[in-house]
Amino acid sequence: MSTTKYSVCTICDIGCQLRTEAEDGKVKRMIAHDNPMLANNICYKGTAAPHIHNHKDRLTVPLKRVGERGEDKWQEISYEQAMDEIAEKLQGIVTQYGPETLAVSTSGWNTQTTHSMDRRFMNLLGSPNWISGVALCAGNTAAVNRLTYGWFPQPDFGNTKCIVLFGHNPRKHSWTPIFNAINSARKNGAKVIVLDPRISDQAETADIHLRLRAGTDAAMCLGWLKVIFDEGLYDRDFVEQWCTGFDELRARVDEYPLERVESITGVDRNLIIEAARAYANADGAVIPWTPITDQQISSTSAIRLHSILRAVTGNLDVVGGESLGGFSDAYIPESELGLHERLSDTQKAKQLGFDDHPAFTYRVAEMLKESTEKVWGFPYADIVMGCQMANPTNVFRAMAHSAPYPIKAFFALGNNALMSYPNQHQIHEGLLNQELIVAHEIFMTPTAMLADYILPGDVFSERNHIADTWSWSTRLSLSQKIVEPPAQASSTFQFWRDLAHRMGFTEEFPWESLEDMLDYRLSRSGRTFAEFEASTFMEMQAPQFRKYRQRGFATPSGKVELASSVLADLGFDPLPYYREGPALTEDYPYAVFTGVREDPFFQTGQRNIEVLRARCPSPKLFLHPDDANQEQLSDGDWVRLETKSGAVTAKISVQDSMKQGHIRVPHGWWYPELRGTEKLAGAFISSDAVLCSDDDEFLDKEQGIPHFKGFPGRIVKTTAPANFSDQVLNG
Ligand SMILES: Nc1nc2c(c(=O)[nH]1)N[C@H]1C(S)=C(S)[C@@H](COP(=O)(O)OP(=O)(O)OC[C@H]3O[C@@H](n4cnc5c(=O)[nH]c(N)nc54)[C@H](O)[C@@H]3O)O[C@H]1N2
Ligand SMILES: Nc1nc2c(c(=O)[nH]1)N[C@H]1C(S)=C(S)[C@@H](COP(=O)(O)OP(=O)(O)OC[C@H]3O[C@@H](n4cnc5c(=O)[nH]c(N)nc54)[C@H](O)[C@@H]3O)O[C@H]1N2
Ligand code: SF4
Ligand SMILES: [Mo]
Repeated sequence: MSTTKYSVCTICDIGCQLRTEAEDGKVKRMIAHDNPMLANNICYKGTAAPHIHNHKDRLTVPLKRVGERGEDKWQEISYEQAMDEIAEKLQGIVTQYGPETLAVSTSGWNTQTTHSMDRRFMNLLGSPNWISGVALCAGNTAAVNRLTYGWFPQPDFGNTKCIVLFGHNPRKHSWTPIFNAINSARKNGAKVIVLDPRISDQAETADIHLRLRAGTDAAMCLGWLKVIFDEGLYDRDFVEQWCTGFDELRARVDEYPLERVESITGVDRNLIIEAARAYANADGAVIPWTPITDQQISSTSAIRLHSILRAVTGNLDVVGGESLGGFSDAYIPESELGLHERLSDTQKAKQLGFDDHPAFTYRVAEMLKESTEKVWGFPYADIVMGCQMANPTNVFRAMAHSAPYPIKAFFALGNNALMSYPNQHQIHEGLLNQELIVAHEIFMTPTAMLADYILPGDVFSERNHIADTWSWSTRLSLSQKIVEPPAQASSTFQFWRDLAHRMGFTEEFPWESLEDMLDYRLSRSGRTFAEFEASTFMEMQAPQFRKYRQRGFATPSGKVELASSVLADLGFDPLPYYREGPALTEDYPYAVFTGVREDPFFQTGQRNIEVLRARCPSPKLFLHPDDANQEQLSDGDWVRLETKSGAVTAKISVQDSMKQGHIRVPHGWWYPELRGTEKLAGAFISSDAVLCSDDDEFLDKEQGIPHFKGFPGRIVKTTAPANFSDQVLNG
C-alpha cells in the first residue's frame, strides 16, 4: 500500500515542506512539495531523509547505562521503567539539592514537538536553567533585538531592493528557501552586499563585497553609521519622532572615523562609503538574521548595530524592509505554553547568567514584560525560544565546579550538548559530575553515550505537527505523519507529559497526545488539527506595517532605543561599541573562525548517513595558498590546529577564496564509525568545541557568548587520526 503526505523537514532548522511517500509502512521517498511556490525548497539532505529515518542505527528502545559513565554499555528497558526511574531519581535530586539543580539543553527544531512543555515542566518544578544552541544562533539575536525595538523583525524579501549579508551564506543545499528568496529578490532588482573575509558563494555574485577581518562586524557597522550620519542619509522624521538616544549615539559614532574603521576591518574606506550609501539609499533594504554576529566578542553591539541601522534608515516595519510580526492570532504561542509566570522571582534570580551576563536571561525578560504586554498583548515573548535562557557557559561552569551552586541532573533532548557550545573539556567534566543524565536522541551521539538513560526519539515522518516559527513570524505549516515510529520511539512532547504526570503536574498537562496539543493550540482560531489538515497546508496572517503608530514599541520608553535603557539599568554601556578579540601572537599567528556550514550535514549530525558522508568524508581546514606555502603544507595534508584550549585534527583544503592569515575550522565533527575504538566515537579528535575558549576574555560582556570568529591559533603537520579511513563509509 502506498501513501502520500506532506511533512515539514526538520533535518535542518529552516523547515521546508516536502512531499513524503511511504510504502507498506516504510518511508520510501521525499521530494519537493507539489505546490509550485515550494517546488525549489528542498536540498539533498531532504531527499536523503528516508536513509536517515530507516537507518539501521536508529535508536528504537530505551537504554539504561550499565557500565561506567561514557563506557557505552547498555541494558534495554521498557519505556515505562525508564520514565519511572527518571522521575524517581529527579525527585530525589530536587528534594535534596533544590529544583534549580536540573539543567536542560535542547534546540527545539529537530524534535519539533516540544510545544514548550520543557519550559512548562521546569517552571512548575522551579528550575530556570534551560539552555540551547539557539544561544549561539537566532535565539540570542532575537533577545538582543528586543532591547532596541521590542521584537525580532523578519525581512520582506519579496519587496526589498537591497540585501545585506553579514557573512550569512545561504546556498542551494544550505538554507535552501532563503537562498531561493535571495535569488528571486535579485531577479526583482535587489542589490546584494556581502561582508565576508572569504569569497563565499554569496560574495562571488554580490554587487559589493567587503572582505573584512573576522570578528570586526561591529566596527564595520559603526563605520556605516558614520557615513549615514555625516551624509544625512538617515530618516530624520522617524528618528525625531520614534527614537531615543540619537545625540549620544551620534557622539559614539563620531569616535569611529573611517580611518579607524578601515584600520580595524582592513577594508578600504571608499568601499565602506559605497556600501553604506547603497544600503541607506535603497528603497527598502534588509539585513537578514545572521549567525556570524551571534558568535563574536562584540556580539551584543553588532546585533544592536544591525537593529539601529534598520531603524535610522527607515527600514523598520515597512514594505521592503523588516517587519515586526507579533504573536499569531490563530495558534497559541509557545511563549504562553511555557508558563513563565509560574516560576517565582526567587527562582528566576537563580538563573545561571542572571548576574553577570543577563542579556537573554529572565532578568531582561522581566524588565521588558510590561511593555511587551502593552504592545503585543502578552508579557513573555519567547521569540525563537531565545529570550529567557540561562547562559550556557555559566551552566557548564556550575556543572563542572559546583559554583555558585551545583547542577546535579542534565537532560539533553535533540541536542549533542558535548559538542555544541565552547569549551568541550569543561562540558565533559560537567557531565561526568552529574547524578542523572537523560538523552532523547535518534542516534547514539557522544552526548548520549554519557547518559544514564537514553530515550529513542521519533522523526518528522512519524508525527503530526503544525510548525510555527517559534513566535518569529505568524506562518503555520502543516506536517503530517505518514508512518508509525519504531517500537518504543516517541516524541519529546510525550517525554515531558509523562514525566510531569509522574511528578505531580497532571492537571497542568491535560493533553494525552500530540493531536490533543495541536487542537488546543488551534483552539485560538476555533479549529481542530483534523480541520486544519483538511483545509490548508500553510497559512500566514497578512503583514501590517507601521503598527508602532498605534501602539509604540515594546521597550521601556515605547520608542526605538538607540541608547538602550535596559543595558544602562543593568550597568552596561547603553551604546554600541567595538571590542577587539584576543590578540594574535607569534605563537598563535592565525585568526581562526568556526563555521562555513557543510552542505551534506546539519551541525553535528549525519556523519553516519552513508549517502551524505560520501559527499564529505573528512573535516577540512581552509587555508590561503600563501599561508599554505609559508607552512609548507599542501592540499590534503593532515594537520593539527592548536589553540591554548585544545587541538583539532583535520585535512587542509588550500583555497584562493580564503583570506590570508585566516583559518576556517568546521563545526561538529565526530566519527560514528569509530564507536568502540575511539573514546566517545572520536568526539575529541576534530570538534571545533575543543578549540573555543569560554574564558572571560573570549566572551561578549552582555550575553556571555563566545568568540568563534577570529581567535588565535596555529597549525602543525600530523597524520590521519588512528583508525580513520576516507573510505570507511563509502565502500
Ligand atoms: N562549538 C560550536 N557550537 C555551536 C555551533 C558552532 O558552530 N560551534 N553552532 C551553533 C548553532 S548556529 C546552532 S543552530 C546550534 C545547533 O544545535 P543543535 O540543533 O542541537 O544541533 P545538532 O548538532 O544537529 O544536534 C541535534 C541532535 O538532535 C538529534 N535529532 C535530530 N532529529 C531528532 C528528533 O526528531 N528527535 C530527537 N530526539 N533527536 C533528534 C540529532 O541526532 C542530533 O544529535 O549549535 C550551536 N553550537
Ligand atoms: N547544509 C547546512 N546548512 C545549514 C546548516 C548546516 O549545518 N548545514 N546550519 C544552519 C544554521 S543553524 C545556521 S546558524 C546557518 C549558518 O550558515 P551561515 O549563516 O551561512 O554561516 P556559516 O556558513 O557559518 O558562515 C558563513 C560565512 O561567514 C564568513 N565569516 C566567518 N567569520 C566572519 C566574520 O567574523 N564576519 C563576517 N562578516 N563573516 C564571517 C565565512 O567566511 C562564511 O563564508 O546555516 C544553516 N544552514
Ligand atoms: S534545506 Fe534541506 S535539510 Fe533543510 S529543511 Fe530544507 S530540505 Fe530539509
Ligand atoms: Mo544556527
